[in-house]
Amino acid sequence: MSDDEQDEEKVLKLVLVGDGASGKTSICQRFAKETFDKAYHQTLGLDFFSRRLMFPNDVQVLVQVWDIGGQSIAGEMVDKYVNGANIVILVYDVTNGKSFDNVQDWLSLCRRVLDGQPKPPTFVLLGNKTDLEEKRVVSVEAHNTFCSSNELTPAYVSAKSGDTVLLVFRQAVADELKISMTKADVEADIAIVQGTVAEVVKSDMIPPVRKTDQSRNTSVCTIS
Ligand SMILES: Nc1nc2c(ncn2[C@@H]2O[C@H](COP(=O)(O)OP(=O)(O)O)[C@@H](O)[C@H]2O)c(=O)[nH]1
Ligand SMILES: [Mg+2]
Repeated sequence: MSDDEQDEEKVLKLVLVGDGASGKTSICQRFAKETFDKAYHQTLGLDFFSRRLMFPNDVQVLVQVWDIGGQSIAGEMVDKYVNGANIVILVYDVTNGKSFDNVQDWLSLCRRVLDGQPKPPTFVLLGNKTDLEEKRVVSVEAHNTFCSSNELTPAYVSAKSGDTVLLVFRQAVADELKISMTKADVEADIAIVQGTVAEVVKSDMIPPVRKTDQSRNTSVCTIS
């Protein structure tokens, strides 16, 4: 393998879909910036976040996260947004039964768009707002049954508390790339090299595939 090939880092496209107000933008912000914004701003257009994750054996993955914004399921841009995704996270709000019911439609749309892609994507069902346990209306049983009938990885987060957001993203990336990790590896919130947030205009839907910039690797920050 040439030096050039070794330096080329893996880039994955991850999309979040689900009803408005289920918490997609908040989850993205947690993942990319470790922040949470209480006010609800309906996302317009499409936001694009990226973060580099480190895995055992020096495997580096640049995760490009696409936040769908206010697109409805019938929106004309939705197919383009989902196209080419390696990981699909289906988000619903555990306190909102309708957002869970609508996951079925989001899943059908994603399967239709991604069917025929050379490598099938990894699908995760993500119940958000677990901090509001007392208001939960979607049972864990319903969540798990839906996952097993549709071959989805079950997961929960609270974007508000930040609880498990990074862990869920790391696990989805590891599953997609078939990286085997010990429990300690999964839980190691390591190597936050960079998190960037940028607006992508509609005509520029394909983000650039980046090569590793060696100068940036010197800024690896390990949190233990
Ligand atoms: N309590 C709680 N509120 C949340 C959580 N995630 C998002 N929210 C709130 O839910 C609303 C919608 O969130 P947003 O991320 O904009 O949803 P989106 O429309 O799916 O992108 C906002 O008021 C958020 O502050 C969470 O985990 N817990
Ligand atoms: Mg949003």
